[in-house]
Amino acid sequence: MTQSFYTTMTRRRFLSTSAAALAANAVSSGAPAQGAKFRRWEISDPGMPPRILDSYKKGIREMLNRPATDPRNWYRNAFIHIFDCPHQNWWFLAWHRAYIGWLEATIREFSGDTQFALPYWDWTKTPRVPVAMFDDVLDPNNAAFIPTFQQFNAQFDAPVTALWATFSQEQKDVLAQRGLSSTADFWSAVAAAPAGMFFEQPAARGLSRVSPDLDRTTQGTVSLPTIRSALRTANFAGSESGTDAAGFASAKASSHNDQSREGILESQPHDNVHGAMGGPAGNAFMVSFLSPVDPIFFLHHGNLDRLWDVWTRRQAALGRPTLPQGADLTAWSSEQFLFFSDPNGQPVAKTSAGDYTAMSVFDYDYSPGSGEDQVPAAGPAVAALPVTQAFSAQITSATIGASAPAGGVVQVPAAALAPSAPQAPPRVAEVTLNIGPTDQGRRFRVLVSPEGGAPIEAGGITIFSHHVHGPTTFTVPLPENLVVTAAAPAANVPLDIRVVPLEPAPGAAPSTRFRATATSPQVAKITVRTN
Ligand SMILES: [Cu+2]
Repeated sequence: MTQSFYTTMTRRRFLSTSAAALAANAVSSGAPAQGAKFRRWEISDPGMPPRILDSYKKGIREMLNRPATDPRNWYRNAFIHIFDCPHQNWWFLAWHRAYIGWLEATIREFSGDTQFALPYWDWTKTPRVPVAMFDDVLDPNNAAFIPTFQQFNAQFDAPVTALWATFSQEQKDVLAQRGLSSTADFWSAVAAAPAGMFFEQPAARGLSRVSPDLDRTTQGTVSLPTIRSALRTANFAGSESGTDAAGFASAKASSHNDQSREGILESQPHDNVHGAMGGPAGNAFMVSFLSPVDPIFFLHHGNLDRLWDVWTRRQAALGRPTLPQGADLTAWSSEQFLFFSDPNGQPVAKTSAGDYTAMSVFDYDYSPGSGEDQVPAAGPAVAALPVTQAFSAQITSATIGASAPAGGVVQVPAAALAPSAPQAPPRVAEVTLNIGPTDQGRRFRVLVSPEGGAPIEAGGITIFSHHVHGPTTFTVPLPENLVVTAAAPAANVPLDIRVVPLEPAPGAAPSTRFRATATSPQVAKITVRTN
């Protein structure tokens, strides 16, 4: 890299960090986006102009037809997710806002539809793959996609080597943190499934036109009670140490390549919809970091981005912060995203997380969807939040899939489980698993039994990553209908919490792709957090 290019980049970063501070102030005012230029419609909304899906298809086709040397090639765009996507930390939402925003701009350019905006998929309203997403190039099993790994490798081997030679030292540092120090590392990650991320046709997507439904556990993770719990989360990001709730956007980490604690939004709808797209066998691009090969990726993340907007407006109406505060905001805003490119195939100028705090960066808004009822009318700020209380489980069995179900019992005072006000944060179970690279794609259910009663499914866990290792915490909301009958408020209620493998059908063995093994994750810790 030449000195002048480096200087330009540095100055750009300085400018964009200052812009981040301005954008942060704009968001804090709580004003909803007024008169945005582009509207993202829910895909099953009769109000969506029919040309939207035609434009999306046209743009995808153009990107599929680009040479493998062009950053706007469809697969090259998917590589950005492997190189750089943050998961399990507080940059999860901002990075994905940027990622889908730049893709939307490229589709707008390539489709020639100057009014194009991505549709989104409100899975709470429609807990199955929208039927339109099986049409033409909206389905990655379509013939316009590369059918086999061998053909994929033949097309991309030389272009990936050429791309690697262009990376700056800063980009190489990010890649190294993610276990991608060389093209050899890249190709071992992007091998044919099950070892790698490339799912050959017809396994590019596991759910089909005849069997489009999300599995039962995932339906629970996108249900209105779960979404409501996510939206009631009172902080943007929790601490790394775990003394508070993980946060709406997931918890703090020192870089966007590190894993911390996942909040409800990431742990439940995000991870489990990715996993559910694999169907009973667990096969789909969507279960891996090559997930953006499936065009539904951008509709899934559109809905998560919409929920971020709903949460931001709710927080503002309640007089609560919408972003990290103080030094945390500076640290969060200045994180660098160095792999995006614009509709001309050039690196984008907006490389700071703080550039993406407000939807005005891409000038869009959303048609109303599920969860909108959680935004109260603006009023006087509510009383300061009580400090959350945390109760630790006695773990009685650690290995998931062993004959004794993994988990333990938490003693929670009955008073802490009494009905709470609508503005109170949700009661949650934070489940910490020790995971390793071979756990990628594994899926579990989390069951809660109060006072020795019948187990209630509280949520799911899908290990969605390729470079995970060590402890990762997943947040599961406690069921709203927990019935406890303790005599006195001070009496303890034993909550029995278990993590069990997810079966494709009741009583069936889990898929070989996500079956628990002797090396399967260990339950390291379970904490119940109440308000
Ligand atoms: Cu995702």
